[in-house]
Amino acid sequence: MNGDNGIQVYPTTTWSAGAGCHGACGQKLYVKDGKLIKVEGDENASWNQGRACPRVLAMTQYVYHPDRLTQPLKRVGNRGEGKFEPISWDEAFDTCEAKLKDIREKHGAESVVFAQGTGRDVGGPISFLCYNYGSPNWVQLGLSGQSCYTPRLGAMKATIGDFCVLDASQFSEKRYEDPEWEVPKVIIVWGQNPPPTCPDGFFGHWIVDCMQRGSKIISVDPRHTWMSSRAEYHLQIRPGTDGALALGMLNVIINEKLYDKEFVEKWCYGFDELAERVQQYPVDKVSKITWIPEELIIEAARLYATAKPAAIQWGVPICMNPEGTTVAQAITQLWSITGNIDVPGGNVIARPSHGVTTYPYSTEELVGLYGQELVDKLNKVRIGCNDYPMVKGFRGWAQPDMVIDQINNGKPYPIKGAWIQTANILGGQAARARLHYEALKKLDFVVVVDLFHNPTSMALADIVLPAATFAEKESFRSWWVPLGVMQKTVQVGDCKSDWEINIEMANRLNPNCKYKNPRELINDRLSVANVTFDDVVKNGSQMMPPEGDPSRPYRRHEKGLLRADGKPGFTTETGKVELYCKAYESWGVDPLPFFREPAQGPVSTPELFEKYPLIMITGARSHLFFHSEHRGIPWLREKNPEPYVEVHPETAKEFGVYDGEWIHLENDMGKVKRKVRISLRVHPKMVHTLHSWWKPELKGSEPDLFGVWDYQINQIVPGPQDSDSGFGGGQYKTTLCRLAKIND
Ligand SMILES: Nc1nc2c(c(=O)[nH]1)N[C@H]1C(S)=C(S)[C@@H](COP(=O)(O)OP(=O)(O)OC[C@H]3O[C@@H](n4cnc5c(=O)[nH]c(N)nc54)[C@H](O)[C@@H]3O)O[C@H]1N2
Ligand SMILES: Nc1nc2c(c(=O)[nH]1)N[C@H]1C(S)=C(S)[C@@H](COP(=O)(O)OP(=O)(O)OC[C@H]3O[C@@H](n4cnc5c(=O)[nH]c(N)nc54)[C@H](O)[C@@H]3O)O[C@H]1N2
Ligand SMILES: [Mo]
Repeated sequence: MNGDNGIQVYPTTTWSAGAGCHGACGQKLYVKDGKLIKVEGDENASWNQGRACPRVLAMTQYVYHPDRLTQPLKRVGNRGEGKFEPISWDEAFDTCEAKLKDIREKHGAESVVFAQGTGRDVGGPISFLCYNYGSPNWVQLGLSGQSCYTPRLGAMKATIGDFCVLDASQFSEKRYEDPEWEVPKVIIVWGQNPPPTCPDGFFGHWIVDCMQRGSKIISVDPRHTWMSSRAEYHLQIRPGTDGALALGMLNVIINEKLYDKEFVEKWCYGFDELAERVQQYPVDKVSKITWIPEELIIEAARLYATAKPAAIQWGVPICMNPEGTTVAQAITQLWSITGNIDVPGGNVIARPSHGVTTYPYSTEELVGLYGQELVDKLNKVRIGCNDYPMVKGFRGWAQPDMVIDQINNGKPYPIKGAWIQTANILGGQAARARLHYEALKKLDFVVVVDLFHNPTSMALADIVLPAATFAEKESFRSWWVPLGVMQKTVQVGDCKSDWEINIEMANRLNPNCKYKNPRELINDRLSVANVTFDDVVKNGSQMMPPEGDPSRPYRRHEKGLLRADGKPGFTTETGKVELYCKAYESWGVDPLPFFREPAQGPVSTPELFEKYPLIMITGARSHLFFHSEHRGIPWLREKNPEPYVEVHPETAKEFGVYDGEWIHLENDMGKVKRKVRISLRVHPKMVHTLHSWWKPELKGSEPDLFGVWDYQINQIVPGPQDSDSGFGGGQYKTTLCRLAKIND
């Protein structure tokens, strides 16, 4: 689009660097003389309807930040000394090629791990490089229990055969005006804070749009939030006990016969077994476990079960429960037995828009991209597959806690290298941050691909490659709807996109690599939708599946639109929603939901609770930051200059701390600095603190590493607890701690 004064306006999709974010916002980029001058929400994008978040509005400060990495770098001093020299892309690629080939020849491709962070635009490029190199070890390194979304995805896939999401009319271009859509009468917002987080293929403000159209809210959150303050019921839960709550609500709904009998009879498998199991979770017992008053559990269960349609929108704390897969299973059963699945305004089945795969969310997609033979071969050596059949049977990640142990002990085979892309392992992703630091320092070769230096690149990198923001690259996205593309609008320094970097590397490491450049790959992947990259750009950079398209929701199980064989039903073994999960059974995981106490807490470790009497919740998100990102962006940092801890006034009194005081949060693992914010948001027995803090303005070289050892909370967050599935249970929301004075 050409505007006045030589300004060009490009509508694009914002996934990844800049905003951070899982989202598919349509934004308009204003470019003048080759420079980005402003960003505004695109009113034509049905996803966000013109809205923009603070991180997008600060995009010009991000893109042209003086700290941006703009050239490839090689380390010249010792690891951690902070001495790097600029090199050409040729030299950078040559070095990476030589080192990675050397490791592959001497130790096998499995000796290099390919580590990413959360679901930004990296899963596609990094898994592509990993498999072209021949390594099975694609991993979210440090994310204990793989406890972000994967446990929920695994549970949905195993029990329903598909992924579900709250229906806020996002599948229709007409949105709230679409006559087929219905407003959910009740929404349970469960361990999520959607307005600032917009996670997992969901735009947070949709819930507010639903509330404006009449949706009532039930909030399940240990803290008081914007959502809970506007809720009919706020269930102020003890962290890590969501499984018990879900089972207690199922108990009420089943025993009071509030479930949808017709749906259960026709479409659910194993109802009797579930009904028997929930008898172990009567409301009085559940109330004691969760700290939620009995009558609130009963009333909330009744409200949800008798409203139709009703929906549940859940967040990452579900995954961070012990055995996240069983907690997620119990919650899916709430929407299943009430007949709120696959109906307008309920939890509907979501598949990648237009059938386009950007990044494998399931084993089927993985096999579709790389073939059964390669996947089988890699599963034999993938870390975690032999111990956890669910890790083997779902999706294709290595198990993160086992990866770091293997880096430490070299068994059953040594790990020699790491390709770290879009992950700040030491700055925020890894629980047990120190352990990761010590272990990763021992590797022979480490590449970090990022936009800025951070504690991870400073401490570990041999080669640093400068990546592009969403404004500087061509890419694509199909995480549910819409099908979106990112178009390149500006160039900064010598930065390249993750796809460019990884396809170049893949060609060097695999002579049979299928694509020579990102355009080839993107157009090939888009071909299932009969469109090209240019077609989507011409359409405003986003496309919705047309009306009548089989990828659009509502009652697809009845119409035979879900299963490959075209028969009605769900894509499970029994063709039904499996309340008694056959896949879990085959993986040696309890086929019915159960509750397990968090590894630390008043019940599991009373002695420790006496010493450290506060349950620490970390990392409720802020709209200003994306994990460890944006601490150097002036407009954003100015709004939240220091990492704080929310402390209830009674607790502050007990520990003798005052508002604004710098203190230590401590436990047996160590101590971390925080500024006290006295707040009624938290329960007296809990504190909440921001995660992923470091300060880019401090010295980067060792031992400072941008202040990471002063501020990074994950130094005192423990690692995994026993898990049957291998998924879930990172203790990011359930660590015990106490407040301690800093004695200057
Ligand atoms: N205490 C605590 N810790 C947590 C959590 C918590 O709740 N509490 N949450 C956990 C969860 S759920 C997750 S998913 C992890 C997330 O952990 P990470 O995804 O590792 O998050 P970041 O720390 O932001 O690190 C991402 C890095 O990638 C860079 N980057 C951003 N976009 C791009 C891009 O497009 N290309 C490239 N090459 N680089 C890019 C950023 O500059 C940054 O350095 O953190 C976990 N850590
Ligand atoms: N702006 C911004 N957006 C983000 C991110 C970011 O860093 N910044 N990170 C992205 C990532 S990777 C993720 S995983 C998502 C996470 O985003 P969400 O899924 O929304 O999760 P959180 O913000 O961690 O927590 C949501 C709420 O859960 C509550 N909570 C804490 N512990 C428990 C518990 O045990 N049970 C229950 N029921 N509630 C609990 C917290 O108090 C908080 O209000 O956000 C994504 N979006
Ligand atoms: Mo996450």
